[in-house]
Amino acid sequence: MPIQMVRTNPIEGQKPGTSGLRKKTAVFMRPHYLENYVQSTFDGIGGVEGKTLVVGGDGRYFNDRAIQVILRMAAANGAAKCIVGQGGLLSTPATSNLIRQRGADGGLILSASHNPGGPEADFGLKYNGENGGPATETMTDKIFAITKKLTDYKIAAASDIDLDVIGTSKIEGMEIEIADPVTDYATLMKSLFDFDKIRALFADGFTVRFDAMHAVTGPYAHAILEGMLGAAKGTVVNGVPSPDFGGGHPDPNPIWAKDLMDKMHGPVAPDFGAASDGDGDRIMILGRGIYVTPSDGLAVLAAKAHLAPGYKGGLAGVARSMPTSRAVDRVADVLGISCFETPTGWKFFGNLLDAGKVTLCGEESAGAGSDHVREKDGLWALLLWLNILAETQQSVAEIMADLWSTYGRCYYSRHDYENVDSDKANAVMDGLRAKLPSLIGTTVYGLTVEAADEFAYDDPVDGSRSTGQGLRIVFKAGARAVLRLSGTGTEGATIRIYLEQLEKDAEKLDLLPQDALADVCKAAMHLSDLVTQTGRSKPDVIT
Ligand code: G16
Repeated sequence: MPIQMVRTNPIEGQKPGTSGLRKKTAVFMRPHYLENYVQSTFDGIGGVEGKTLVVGGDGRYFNDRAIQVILRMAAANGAAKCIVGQGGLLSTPATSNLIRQRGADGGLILSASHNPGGPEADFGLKYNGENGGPATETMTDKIFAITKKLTDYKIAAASDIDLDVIGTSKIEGMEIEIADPVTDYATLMKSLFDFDKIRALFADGFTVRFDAMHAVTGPYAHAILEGMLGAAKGTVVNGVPSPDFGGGHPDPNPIWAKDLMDKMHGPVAPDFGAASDGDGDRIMILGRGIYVTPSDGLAVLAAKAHLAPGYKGGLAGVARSMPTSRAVDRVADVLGISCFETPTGWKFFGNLLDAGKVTLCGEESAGAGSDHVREKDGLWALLLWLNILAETQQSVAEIMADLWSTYGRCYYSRHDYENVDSDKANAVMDGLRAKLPSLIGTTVYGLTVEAADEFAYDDPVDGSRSTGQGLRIVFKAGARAVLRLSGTGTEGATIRIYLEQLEKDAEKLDLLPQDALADVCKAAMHLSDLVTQTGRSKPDVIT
């Protein structure tokens, strides 16, 4: 079977965003589009000759076709072996685990995460390195630079591999192993959590509703929750991955997982609810009648992780992305451990985890994880919650009340303005950026600006600097507004406004979040001039 060297031209716009390259599926399916990006990735990581790669995705439309192309290209580029999830499926955290467990050199994850799937929807591809984590910004910059001058790519003329059958085969000299996507991951979870205690919780009648949103976590949740832990059949809903996620939007937030929200706030709600996203790294957590913001969820996990066997020695430190609320900082302070503030993007946690500076990290975008892998991990977070609930015998509402009364409550919400014309979105950011220095000391809607800057991050491990990571306006008395443009959208620009207000008054810990945040929201809208610049009067999504 000959190896072909295919002539190509550089394709514009193959710049990886917050988490790899995300585009419309139709764009990825254009001639040479995927191939160019894969070759640029291979070249950017110094070639794949003799290397072992893990390959898998969230099962969205084009997942299987893209994997066949990647395998033929890996073989043509001299890779020694590819380990592929059966059916082309691997959740993002399971991929990270497989890279680490098997000592692979890296992996390719096919997913556009929480974005919808299908021929009219979105597709994505990202590279994770040998530590199992997303490529660093230095690496993605290098890959992007190569896309701009690529002249050819290598691909083997081989027939398709059967991705559904466990076993090994070959393309050219490269071995392909089709592996069960769940087994190794489930073993890892068992090593971290007290499965006996969680099983006892279920045996006592504890009820969970887990919405896999027709995405990749279905098989993992069936095996672990209903299989290993004895949760009742039917605990996992929408548990069969489908190429278009059942026509839905696999984004676990109160808007897209509304059905779960309604059930958890209904008259016969289960004790615990959760939903995960397309590739299984995000999770939404709910208790009976209560929604846990991801920022608060991170604070709970930081405060109580020691109750699970995998973390009984305590945490080395914690990290959160800059827009994530400062609730976890308050916990870290009491625990006497470091709390790092990084730019948005899981890739920024990798060095901290590798260096042992942090054990736990998380983000407002519904991701939390630990040093067990180098990705955020939805099911891991769910299991840690269950372990905590089993140990404390408290309800989610009681856990939250404890958190707020101990540390104060960081009311928090994110307002997204989606598919805004890019020029208009940039005008909002440019206008506010220019104003920042003059804001300090001024008062807007009763809030006095204490600090205002554009966030830049100096990585304490490798010394790299990342600039332009969001505009922060910090007000006195614990209020904060952050504005940044999303790096994961595929249409126009998404403006994200992150609002936070600390409340320590015991009488005010049960307000509606949007009420508690009303002034900081008005201040952010006023200072950003968003309505005038974009013509938008209300957000598309409120989390
Ligand atoms: C990715 C990143 C996260 C980030 C999220 C949102 O998650 O890994 O670190 O918080 O995107 O990013 P943005 O605000 O730029 O849209 P995922 O789950 O989409 O891979």
